[in-house]
Amino acid sequence: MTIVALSSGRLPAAIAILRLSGPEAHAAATSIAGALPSPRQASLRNLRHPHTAELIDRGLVLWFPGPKSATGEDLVEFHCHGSRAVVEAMLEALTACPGVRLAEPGEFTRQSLRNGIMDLTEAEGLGDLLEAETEGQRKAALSLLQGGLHDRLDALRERLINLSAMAEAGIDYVGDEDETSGHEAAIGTELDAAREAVRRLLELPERRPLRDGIRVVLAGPPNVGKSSLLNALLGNERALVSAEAGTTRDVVEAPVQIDGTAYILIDTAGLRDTDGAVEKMGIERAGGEIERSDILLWLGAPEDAPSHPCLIKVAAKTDIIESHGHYDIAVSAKTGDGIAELIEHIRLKSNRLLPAADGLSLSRHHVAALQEIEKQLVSESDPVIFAEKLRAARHALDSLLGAHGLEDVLDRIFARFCLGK
Ligand SMILES: Nc1nc2c(ncn2[C@@H]2O[C@H](COP(=O)(O)OP(=O)(O)OP(=O)(O)O)[C@@H](O)[C@H]2O)c(=O)[nH]1
Ligand SMILES: [Mg+2]
Repeated sequence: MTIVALSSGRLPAAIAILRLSGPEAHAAATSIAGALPSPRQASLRNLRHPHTAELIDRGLVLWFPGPKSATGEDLVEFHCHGSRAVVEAMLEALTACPGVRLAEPGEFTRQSLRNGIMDLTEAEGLGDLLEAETEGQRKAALSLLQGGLHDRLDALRERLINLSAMAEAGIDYVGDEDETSGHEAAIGTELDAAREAVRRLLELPERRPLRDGIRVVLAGPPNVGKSSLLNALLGNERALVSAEAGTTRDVVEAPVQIDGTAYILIDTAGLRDTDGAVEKMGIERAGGEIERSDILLWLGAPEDAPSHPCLIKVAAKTDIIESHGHYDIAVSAKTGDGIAELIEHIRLKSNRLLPAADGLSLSRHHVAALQEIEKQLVSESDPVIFAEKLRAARHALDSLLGAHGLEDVLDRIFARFCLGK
């Protein structure tokens, strides 16, 4: 199928780039622009409707014959004037050509996956790169796109193929004692090495969807100054503050960016026993938020703090309350004392949560596939069953590396792609 879409940003703009990709790309482009320029060279053309020959625009045309194109298919780019009218007329003209239709989100990338130009891991990196809002996200996405993880997964695949070959060979040895024991020892060594490789991959940090930030939850008893602290951290009056205990009922979320990293600050209802039905619901939600939090700012007594892997115990209202006990930091939302230090604290804690900017990380389905592989990589005395397990492990790995990724995984990734990518 030949597909077309606007690949550049929101209109109107100075220029708009339309991409046309697939077997009919050359024919369709020729019927609009006349003879195409030499491959990979921009050339100015009159762009005309294929049926009426009416002039739509004058623009640059670039011709990338497959398979040496971004999608692996024949691909033509039109750089036109970036008005809605021009783009609509161009899309109308192109889809009037036989075998050409509008692309779905991510469909160009899907083509390049299918043609082996890019693998699933790199496609995910691309998705992240397109969504990146902060510097840290951009770097992490680029390293994924550049295939650092791909190389390690590829090395694992080599191992699995090797191991499979050994196991298949073992099936023929059955019955021959001497041959079998030497062979089994060799397989055992290879299997250990493969398991070790999987284990090391699973040690990589898990990558959070970039749209989300690190969840920083403010929690504690009522009236301790949680909402005031949220406002102080944000620098605006996002949450309601009052001297009344039980002011915050619902969860209040506020996204912020600190030093190139995205955070979501989350204010919660004060935790206490209450008869109020609404307040109770708020407190339940607060519990859920504490559980889901990446970093917990606890504003209650230090000894009451819930156990949490990333806890910061905050003494609040230091302008009126003298803090004693084992707090990590003392702040006053009123005077601003300690706020900068608290931000620094949050930043340090989150460094440990985030992959290094140029480091590798795993998406959720990387983790799932690697865990599946780990499950299959166990020694098994029956060579036929062993070979079968290895096949299953390879299959799980191929879903990350090959063009034959599971369709639902593809759908999930491409659902967030924009048109024209
Ligand atoms: N002096 C002083 N007062 C503060 C400070 N922070 C909060 N307060 C006051 O303490 C009261 C409660 O503040 P909130 O921020 O609403 O407290 P909360 O923990 O969100 O309370 P709930 O939502 O009811 O659980 C308000 O009257 C605030 O003005 C502070 O740093 N210094
Ligand atoms: Mg509050």
